[in-house]
Amino acid sequence: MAIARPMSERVDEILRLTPVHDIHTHLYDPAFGSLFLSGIDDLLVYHYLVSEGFRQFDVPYDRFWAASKTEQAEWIWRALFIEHSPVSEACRGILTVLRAYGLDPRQSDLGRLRSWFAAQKPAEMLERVLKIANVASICMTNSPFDDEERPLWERGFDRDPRFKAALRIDPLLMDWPRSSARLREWGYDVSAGRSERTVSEVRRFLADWTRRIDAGYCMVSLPPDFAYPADTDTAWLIREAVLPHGREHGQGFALMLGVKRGVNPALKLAGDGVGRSNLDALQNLCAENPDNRFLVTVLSRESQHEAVILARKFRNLHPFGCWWFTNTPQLIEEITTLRLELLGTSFTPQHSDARVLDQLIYKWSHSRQVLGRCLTRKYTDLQAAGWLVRDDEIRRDVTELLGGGFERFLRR
Ligand code: FIX
Ligand code: ZN
Repeated sequence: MAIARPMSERVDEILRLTPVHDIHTHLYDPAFGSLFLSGIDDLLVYHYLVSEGFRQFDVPYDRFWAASKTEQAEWIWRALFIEHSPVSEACRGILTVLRAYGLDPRQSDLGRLRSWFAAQKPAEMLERVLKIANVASICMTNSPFDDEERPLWERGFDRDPRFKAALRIDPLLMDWPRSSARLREWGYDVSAGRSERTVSEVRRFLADWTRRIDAGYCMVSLPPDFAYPADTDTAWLIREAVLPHGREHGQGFALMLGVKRGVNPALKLAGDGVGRSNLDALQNLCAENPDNRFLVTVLSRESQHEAVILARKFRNLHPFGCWWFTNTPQLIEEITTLRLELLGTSFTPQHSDARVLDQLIYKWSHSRQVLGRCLTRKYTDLQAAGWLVRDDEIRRDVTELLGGGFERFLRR
């Protein structure tokens, strides 16, 4: 009699072999030149590690920011890998990446690691990373307000079809006085006040950029005190421009809730924090706009349960990812289990949020490991309840969870 394979082996193998569609990253198509980050120094100066580095070294903030990337990377390497054990999730990530390339960080100093990375060809590295991480497509975060990326979209470029676009509109919604001035510069007839003409011009702006970048969805990150409805520019622009635009273009609206920007501005990109969101705003958005599709990820651990319950109530809401401070193995396991138990497979457990190409390797290998544990437990429970779990069904579920369900939700 054939011995049944352990459930964990079956699940892990299917997870490893199923390509992922990474629905939110900060990576760019290589055509964006210097915005395309890769290699050991970019990995080390990742803002997750910058904030951890500052906990260990005494370098003054100004001195750190005035230093070259190489010097910053050296400080971080020394503080987090040499003088202390690299136990944090972001540190462990670097080890996973080096190991995947066959590099032993114990045998190599930073100089040798640098030489290895310098000898690689960027185009080959892209193929290699996508293969190791088994990533089929990457969704970028594309902001018309970003002065580095906007010119390339305006000029046009040969696009790698594996890089998808998402229209990011934080400045539009969070800083209307300044962004209305920018829209005017770009030829949109808007005024700082609230008028019908302004609304239709903002919609024209959204439509132009949706077409220009072929945006799969529109997205914003919002602070814990975001309220809807409310007498604020943010709520007014969402109600009058973003939601009608979404309905007209069949475009989903992704909300990333609970970020407190610039809690410590001296840390720059590493200085953002977290706060509990009032999810009544999300409830109101979903209830009042059944013809809009909302995607949501929440930053605080405390908000996770409430967000899942809202998704049970509103079929136009799709939870995604374990964002940033929740992208740690223990929290991914907790949040994913919670979602599986309350939503079945109708959510997207993870996005990478990668900023450096090589990070795809560790973000997806670590997330697949945790997802494997969660699914193994669930399928084992099903077998115990008398439901024989077939491999083709596991494959179907995993395909949904690794991006298929997200795509289906958006096209519904
Ligand atoms: O707003 C976002 O999309 C965040 O993910 C970023 O702002 C953040 O800096 C980040 O990289 C988190 O992983
Ligand atoms: Zn992000």
